[in-house]
Amino acid sequence: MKKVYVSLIADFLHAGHIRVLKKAAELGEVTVGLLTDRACAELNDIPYLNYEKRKMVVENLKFVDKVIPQNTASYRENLLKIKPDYVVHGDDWKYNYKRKYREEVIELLKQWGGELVEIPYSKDIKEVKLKDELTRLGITTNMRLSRLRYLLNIKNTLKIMEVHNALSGLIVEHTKLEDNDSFDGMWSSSLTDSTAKGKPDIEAIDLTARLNTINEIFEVTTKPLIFDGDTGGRIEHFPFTVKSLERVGVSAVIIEDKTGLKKNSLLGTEVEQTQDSIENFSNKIRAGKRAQITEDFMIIARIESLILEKGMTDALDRAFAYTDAGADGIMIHSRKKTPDEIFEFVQKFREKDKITPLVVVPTSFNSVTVDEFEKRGVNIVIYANHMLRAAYPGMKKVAELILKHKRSLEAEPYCMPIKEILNLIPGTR
Ligand code: SPV
Ligand code: MG
Repeated sequence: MKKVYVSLIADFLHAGHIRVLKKAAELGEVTVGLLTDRACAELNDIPYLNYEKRKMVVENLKFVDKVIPQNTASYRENLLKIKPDYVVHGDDWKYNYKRKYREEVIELLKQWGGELVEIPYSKDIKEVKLKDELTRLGITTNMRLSRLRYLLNIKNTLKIMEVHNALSGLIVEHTKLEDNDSFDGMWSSSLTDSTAKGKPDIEAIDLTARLNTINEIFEVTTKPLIFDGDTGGRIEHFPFTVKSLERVGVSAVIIEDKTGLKKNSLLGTEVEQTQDSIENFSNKIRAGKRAQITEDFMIIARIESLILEKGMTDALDRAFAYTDAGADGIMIHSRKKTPDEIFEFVQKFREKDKITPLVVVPTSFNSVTVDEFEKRGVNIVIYANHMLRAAYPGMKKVAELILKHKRSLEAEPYCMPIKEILNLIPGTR
């Protein structure tokens, strides 16, 4: 009996998969290498169903003899182990970002005289389209909420982009590179939500108003959201904030260890800002953890010691105290142009704690790439204000040009064409 290998994600099983498997079964005994959730993430194809659920379906298909995990996007490990006579795949990967894996398969098969069998891709079934359709249908509150923890489990480092209204949410939802790479989630920033409302970033926008913004964003997106909870307010109030956030499907709140009138961290010591005591802030974390109703919601503690020039030892002491108090993650903030103090913190924290997710907000130290943060053990990178900052210069320029020229002709090059805006949102026509 010849050995046949088929690699599958099988998130949505459709006739295309069956055609591949049927062909494979005609050739011999079929082993399916089912991509693990991590391997799917490597391909920027986050499955709706986890490995176990997908396995349950695939191993009960009549053309399948055996299912084994494929731990990486590359087939190498499994092919070397099995040395199949045939690998069967749809021919679509000749033309898309998966072609490098195809080339590797061809090279590997040469070693033992195996053969790649490609069958014409099912033109009637476009998996990408199916996923798009599903995105359009939206997502349930619970599924969105739990998505952040799920992503943290299957990816080393998440890229999170700021949103301040539904339109910026749509941009974050749909921005994709050729290799399918996209943002993992959204950040509701207190700075940009306040600024968009023309108010200072001093906790002047109440939770109801913040939740209104989020509701509008959630109506048109499916990605998980991390909420900037500022100081979290009074200990007695924080539990209610946690419950409200969970109710709408927010995945995590980040609260910073400041007290009194909060000012934006990037102002640093230029303004008066008071750091909370370790004891008090730990109690706030505990109160939040006790209040939460779902298992997946995360409370992340943000340390302001470097912002307020209190030193590395203070920052680290606080980090360990806050994780002891139950924090699900630590955000370390800095307003230095260079990343040295952030890297030092990450290294020293990771010497003692390999698991707790670490969050950074590289607004000032903006030369560092996500890959570099990943290598150093950072799990969440938040681009905290860039959608709003990108929108403002364009709007200001156009306002000035129209005023100056007493007509809009000169401003047109800086504006999105009307035709494009009418096509932007589905359902406009
Ligand atoms: C925000 O985006 O509101 C933040 C990050 O809290 S920072 O502005 O850098 O303080
Ligand atoms: Mg903020």
